[in-house]
Amino acid sequence: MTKNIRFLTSGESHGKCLNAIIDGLPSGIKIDNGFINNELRKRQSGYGRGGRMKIETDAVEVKSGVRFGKTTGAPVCLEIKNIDYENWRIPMCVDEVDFSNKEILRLIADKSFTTARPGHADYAGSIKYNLEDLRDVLERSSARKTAIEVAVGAVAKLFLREFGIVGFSHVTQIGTVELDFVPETYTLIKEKSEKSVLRCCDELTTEKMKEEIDRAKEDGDTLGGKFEVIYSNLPVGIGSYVQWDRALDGILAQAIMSIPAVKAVEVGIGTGAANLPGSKVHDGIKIRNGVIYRETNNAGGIEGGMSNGEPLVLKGTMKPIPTLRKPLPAVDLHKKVQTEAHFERSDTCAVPACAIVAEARAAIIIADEFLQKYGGDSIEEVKKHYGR
Ligand code: EPS
Repeated sequence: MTKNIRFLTSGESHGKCLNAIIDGLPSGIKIDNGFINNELRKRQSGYGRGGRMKIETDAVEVKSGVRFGKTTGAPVCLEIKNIDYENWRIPMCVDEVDFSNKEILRLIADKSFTTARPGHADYAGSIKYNLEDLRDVLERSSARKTAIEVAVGAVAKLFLREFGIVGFSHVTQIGTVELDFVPETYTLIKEKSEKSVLRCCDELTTEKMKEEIDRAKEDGDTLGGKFEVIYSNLPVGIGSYVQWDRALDGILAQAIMSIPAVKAVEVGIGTGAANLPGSKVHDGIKIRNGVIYRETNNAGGIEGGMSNGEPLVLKGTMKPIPTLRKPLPAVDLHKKVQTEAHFERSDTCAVPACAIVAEARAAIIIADEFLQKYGGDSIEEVKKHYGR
């Protein structure tokens, strides 16, 4: 989907590592590992996470494309090691193994399963790729791969920072608990949500959300929720109306919709626009001292598929994670008998992590579209084209 900055990732949840190769970055971008690792830390945090996050301390290793702390224009290769791999060396071995060895067979069988979890990729994935052991589906469909995407997003953020474009995300709903008080400025929302274990900008709401997560955990259940991603200082005219696949809202929606468990993406007031008349939906255009401005931002910073200079506001809805301690009815696809879904260590709620992933994916799209408009092979050249 991206045009200038292309990237691919690889890696399994319990494999050796996660990798990304990013192509198309201009030279001269300062690569700050501390900044990238802080983004990774944010993705790992959140109340209601499972045991895995206690095992891992995600840290990026830049393998290529960077010299003396700056991109050279060559593809950038990133890697995050899975610490838990130590416990999965045999079940996740890439080499052939001796299946006649009883101990090896036991270790592999221990991690194999054939009962698909409703709501997960297990069922369709096993049929699509002709995989009998659903472990092969789980390992790549797992949201673990979003760790390396956040690292890619952090690199995009470092590029955007050179042009004053900055973003953040916050959680607005967990289960039935909705945020109904929002501070007046984005600076305050950011500051307060960064202090919350659930990235929620209101303390009381955070407490209620935590209680709801505790209840779900006790019940062997999981919870979804909603989050918001906001980017400021985008110039006017990123994206386009001339072709369907160039509309900024459409591209961003695809990038966020494809995060595991995301079921809806909205821009600005989103679905709220359906029951209001046009006079209350559209943001009047005003001028003061020759400067064009708006008093509202219902459009969420996008009109006609292009950025309009107002803050970009995206909303995402995440469904509850499908791995349930109290499992749903499911079918053993090997034995073809009714049984209960497979359970393995998972999170009760991962909405704050999802918000960070959405923030990263949005950064990649904005950086890509920014380069599409201004172009350049070095940061100096892009700055010259940008002209401010
Ligand atoms: C993880 C996301 C979740 C975690 C995973 C790490 O993956 P999934 O989408 O498969 O539920 O459960 O951790 C484990 C698989 C584990 O062994 O605990 C992440 O965001 O890093």
